[in-house]
Formats: sequence, C-alpha cells, structure tokens
Amino acid sequence: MQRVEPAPQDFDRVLSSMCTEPHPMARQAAERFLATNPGDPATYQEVADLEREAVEMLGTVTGLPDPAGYVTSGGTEANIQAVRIARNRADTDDPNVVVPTHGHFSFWKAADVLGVELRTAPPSDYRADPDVMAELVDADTVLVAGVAGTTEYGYVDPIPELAEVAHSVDALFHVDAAWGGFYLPFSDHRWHFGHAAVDTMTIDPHKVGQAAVPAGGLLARSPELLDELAIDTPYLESTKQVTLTGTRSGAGVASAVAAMEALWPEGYREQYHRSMDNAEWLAAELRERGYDVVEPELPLVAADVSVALVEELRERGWRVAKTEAGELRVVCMPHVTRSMLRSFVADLDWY
Ligand code: 0PR
Repeated sequence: MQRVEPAPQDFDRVLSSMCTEPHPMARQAAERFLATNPGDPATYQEVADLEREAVEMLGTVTGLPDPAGYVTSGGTEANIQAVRIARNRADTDDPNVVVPTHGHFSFWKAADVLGVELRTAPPSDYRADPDVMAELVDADTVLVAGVAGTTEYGYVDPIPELAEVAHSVDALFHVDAAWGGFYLPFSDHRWHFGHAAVDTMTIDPHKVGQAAVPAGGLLARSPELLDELAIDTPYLESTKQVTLTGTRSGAGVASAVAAMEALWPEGYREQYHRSMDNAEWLAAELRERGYDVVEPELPLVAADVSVALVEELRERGWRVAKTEAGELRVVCMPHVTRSMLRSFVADLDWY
C-alpha cells in the first residue's frame, strides 16, 4: 500500500481564496480520472459522459432545463468564451462589450484576445447601475454582462434589469456567477436563467461547488449559441471542438460531478447558511470594534481595517486580501469555520 502524502495546501488560515478544500468524493474522483482527456471524447468516453452529466447538473443549479455548455478550466475561460460567442454571432465590424467596472479582470483579457472594445460602467452602491449601463450600449454592443457575486464584495447585480438593457440592443446577456453560483440558489436573489432572459452564464464547481481545480463552468441557453465556438477537428473522431483549450483535465470534470452528486442541494444549502452566518458574525464583531463594514450580501466581508494591520495579520500567517479600495476582504468559503474566525478576531484584538 502506498503512503498518501498530506495535501500541500493547508486551509487553516486562508481567508482570501475563492477556492476551497475539495469534498472527499471530489478528491477521489479527480484522482481516478487524472489521466483522461475530455477534449477527445471518442477515446475517453466515460469522462465525456460525465461532462454531459456535469452540464445537466449545472443547468439544474441555474434554472436551465436542457442546458448547453461544458466544463472549462475556470471562470476566466468561461468569461472569455461568452464574449467570443457574442462576438462571433453578431454582425458588426466594431464590436463592444459592456460590463460593470467591478467585472472580473478576465473580461479585460477577453477584450484583448478577441479584439473587442470593453466599455465599463461604474456601480452605485456596489451594484451595476442599469441606467449607466444603458447609456453605454449601442448597435455595436454584442454582449452585456452582470455579476452575481462580485469578486471584491460578493454583491449581486440587478440581473433582470441588465438583461433588459442587453436585449434592447439585441446583444447577448451574460451572468458571471463563477463564485456566487453555488450560494445563490439558497438566497432570495434573482440571478439565473429562470429569473431573467440570460443567454450565457459562468458558474465554477472549483469555487463554492467544492470540486477540485480545474473545474469551471460555461452554460448557454441553446446549443446554437455554443456552436458559435465550434472549430473543425479533422484528425479527431469527433468532428468539432468548442472549448478554448485542447487537452484538458478529466479530473476537474469527474470531481465536479462527484461534488455536485454529494452536495446538491442539501449539502450546498447547509453550507450557504453556515457561511452566511459566519459572514454576519464576523461583520458584527468588526463593527463592534469600530471598523466600517460593507454589509455582506453573500458570504464575503469587507471592512476598512488599515493596510498596516492587514500586513501584521499576514505576518501571523493569515492569508487575507485587500479590495482595490484598500479594505480587508474575508471570503467565507466552506473551509472557513467559526472557530477559525474567532482566532482571527482574537489576533486582530492583539494589535
Ligand atoms: N469571475 C469572478 C466573479 C471571479 O471572482 C473569478 C475569480 C473569475 C471569474 C475567474 O475565475 P478563475 O480564477 O477560475 O479563472 N476570482 C478570484 C480572483 O481573481 C480567483 C481567486 C481564486 C483568487 C483563488 C485567489 C484565490 O486564492 O480574485
């Protein structure tokens, strides 16, 4: 029997990450499918079947019956591909994409790689402002995007209103729920395919979904949208490929299915409530100590703790991040427990 080495990443003091400890079943599945390549479905049929299952389950999570899509390498690839679908579908020589300024930096990569103009709209109260977005769209707008669970504050843009802005100029509407997608089903937010005319969505099993890295998700309302990405593959048995990468990880695909089978919906529901309670507890503790706290909307807390103090906490081994505005940012992922937050607050008090 071979010895199992301890995991190289210890999540004990990680408060900055949007990744987490994979579910034990996800870890096991990842290992089993380590050497498979869903990019070659004719050769690796079992993992190709699993990918169809993954997409089906992601459709269930996001209110989309008969979803089209695939398991990406992460949110970045999914966002790039959403922009690519929109650009390829549209009939313009001068395409532009409209996103809130708090959109993930992957939209900047997409614009650069795909040669589209990126127009950014400042938010009001941490959420995209549909009126400001509406001022930026025109006949050359191919895509409007909203974020359901922003990277810095965990806020949810007004998705139904942004969908209207997109469709007023016949653009596609994309929702980036890369991080929020596995928390949101248990909240009151209107964010998914069943709530608004959403065309494409990013939702990542390797974040709150508790799958192993790499497992992102791209979903499209119809197979025709996904076909905008199709490239002929003459020497493979399958005749076309829609993914951005060629060879890709079967481990991510298999672990996404295993995590969702283990956790959807009850496990994720319990996790949402635990994490949200933790975020609210931390927000209250920080407020009691006089810090300005951004009211958490999903399990993510931002507070105006000084940069010097954040540095001290890092010295003590805490992995904490800062927002662009300089606030301390704590992402309450599944591995973040109340006792971990208690010892974090105790360290904060020590200074
Ligand atoms: N969309 C949103 C809303 C995101 O927050 C992120 C990642 C992405 C898309 C891109 O996803 P991938 O990183 O899977 O391509 N947000 C975090 C960030 O960029 C990712 C992250 C993950 C950061 C783990 C740190 C970390 O330890 O800040």
